[in-house]
Amino acid sequence: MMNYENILTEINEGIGTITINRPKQLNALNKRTIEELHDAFEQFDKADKVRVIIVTGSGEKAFVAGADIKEFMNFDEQQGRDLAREGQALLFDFVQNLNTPVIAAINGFALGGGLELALASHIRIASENAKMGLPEVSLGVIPGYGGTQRLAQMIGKGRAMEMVLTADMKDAATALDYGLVTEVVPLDKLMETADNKAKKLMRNSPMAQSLAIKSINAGYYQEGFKAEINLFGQAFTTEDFKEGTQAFVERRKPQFTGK
Ligand code: DAK
Repeated sequence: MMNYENILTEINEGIGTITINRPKQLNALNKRTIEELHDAFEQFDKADKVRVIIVTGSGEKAFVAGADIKEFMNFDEQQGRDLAREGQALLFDFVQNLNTPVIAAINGFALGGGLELALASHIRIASENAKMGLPEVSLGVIPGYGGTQRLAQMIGKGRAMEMVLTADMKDAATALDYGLVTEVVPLDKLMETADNKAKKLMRNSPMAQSLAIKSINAGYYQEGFKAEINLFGQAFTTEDFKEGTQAFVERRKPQFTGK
């Protein structure tokens, strides 16, 4: 088993909990964290004693504030495209297609890659302070981990367009109204609620649940996922991408030129 630096794992009464643990960076997903998450999801999926997986973020502020901007800001087109494909295979598609049901317990900001991880999970529960969005276009990129596809599938094309093009965050009440999450609870009740949901899932047939996950997913595979990877790579060639990510680290507003 891999030695984890950026995540915590725990197994308790059939529930495998994975906590993304980089609170100072608001649990942003760097390459290492994605690899650790892949390993943990794989181990839990194989373990007979794990019947349901819960994924959450550490601290009271963020589930995951996105991919690690400081890490990807220097990537070129090829790296962007390769990493999008690799990330999808290791984490986002991987989670979506697990045999074991995954509950995302969204305890704060779920932005960019963070919301995409929640979207790939099978069930989403949020705390009242949660804020969700795909802010990629404010950085000069597009959602590259399935967000353009899964968000539209989940809340409809119109709302997804509005969220992606404005880069706005939605609060928990709006997310509930959109069907982006199925439940909203106070932050101090979040893990208890997720545990109770997990226990409820455990009463049903694991075999049938895994078949149901595959069957529901089968209706949603489209060319769009491939298009997203290519268009994501294209974004990495633009001046807007350099400006957007540079502005984020310099804590200023970007001046986009459309080039
Ligand atoms: N990456 C790296 N560091 C981050 C981060 C992120 N996504 N989000 C926050 N941090 C860091 C901040 O830089 C800050 O670090 P220090 O300055 O203290 O060292 C620390 O976390 C605390 O953040 P703030 O000081 O900004 O906290 P505030 O409460 O003021 O604001 C916030 C909270 C969530 C509104 C703000 O942090 C924020 O806007 N964060 C960025 C949100 C965002 O744009 N996320 C990225 C979305 S794009 C890829 C595939 C996919 C993607 C990229 C590449 N490849 C295949 C290559 C997807 C991209 C995205 O996810």
